[in-house]
Amino acid sequence: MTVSMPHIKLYEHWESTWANVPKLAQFELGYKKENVEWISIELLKGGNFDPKFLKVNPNGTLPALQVDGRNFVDSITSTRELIRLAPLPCPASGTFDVGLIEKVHEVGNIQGLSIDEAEHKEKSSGLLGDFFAERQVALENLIQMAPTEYQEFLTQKRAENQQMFDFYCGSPDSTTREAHYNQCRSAWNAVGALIRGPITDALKNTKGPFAAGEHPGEADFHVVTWLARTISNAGVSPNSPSSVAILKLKDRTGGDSYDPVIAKYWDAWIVRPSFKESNVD
Ligand SMILES: N[C@@H](CCC(=O)N[C@@H](CS)C(=O)NCC(=O)O)C(=O)O
Repeated sequence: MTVSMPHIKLYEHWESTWANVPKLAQFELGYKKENVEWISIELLKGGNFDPKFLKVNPNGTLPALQVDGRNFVDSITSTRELIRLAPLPCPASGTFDVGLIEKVHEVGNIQGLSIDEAEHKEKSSGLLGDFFAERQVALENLIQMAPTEYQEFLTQKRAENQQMFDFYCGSPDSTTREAHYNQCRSAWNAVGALIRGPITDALKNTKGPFAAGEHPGEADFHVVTWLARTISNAGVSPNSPSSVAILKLKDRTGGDSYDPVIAKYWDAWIVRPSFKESNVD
């Protein structure tokens, strides 16, 4: 008897960092492209705040996964469900892996932060400035039209977005700018501490090159997705080898050396078909 694959929908966007985790997992776990229906949500235009999407994910974030009508509303639970239903087995995760995943998400994607005047100027006139501006317009419109049950959520989101909109699309004073740059420096320090600490420890704990050993596992899907976006945030093109990417990242995070397991990890990932197919960056 053949067991049929449930109907799986992945709500994603090409620019979403965390949607790359289940995408990567999909290709590593032996799913075919057509086994998972990708539904693009217009993240750059505030489509994640549309009540139609909020019905699927009340957090208004990507990714979300729907399996036969059941909703998984973040990258951790979505990826875990893909692992559970996967055509190919995945190395088992332990409490250490769960802790590592949490730490990676705690540090998070710091794409929205600028480290100095030059980066602020560059981001203001690029994708990020447009992103906060488009969201503000979308939120204003949605607040006019959305049912009452979403009003409080949308009003809160508008207030949060307003701060970033003012920072990137307005003329923030020097005290605000300095406070932001300090926040960004601390965030980069946290990136360095995560790489030099828990990620290095995890990689040294196994034969490697992955945290799960010879084949990537659950924690690896999160770690490499985060690492790839962090490398992009450091200004390096995503498919660059460790000799470029890891070197630049080391400089961005205070200059102290990284254990060689980090470079080995990166170089092992960038050649994998899953990495290319899911466009991780
Ligand atoms: N902890 C969540 C974070 C999800 C998240 O923040 N996703 C970003 C895209 S990568 C998002 O949807 N941001 C939209 C927003 O916060 O308004 C997860 O792991 O899924």
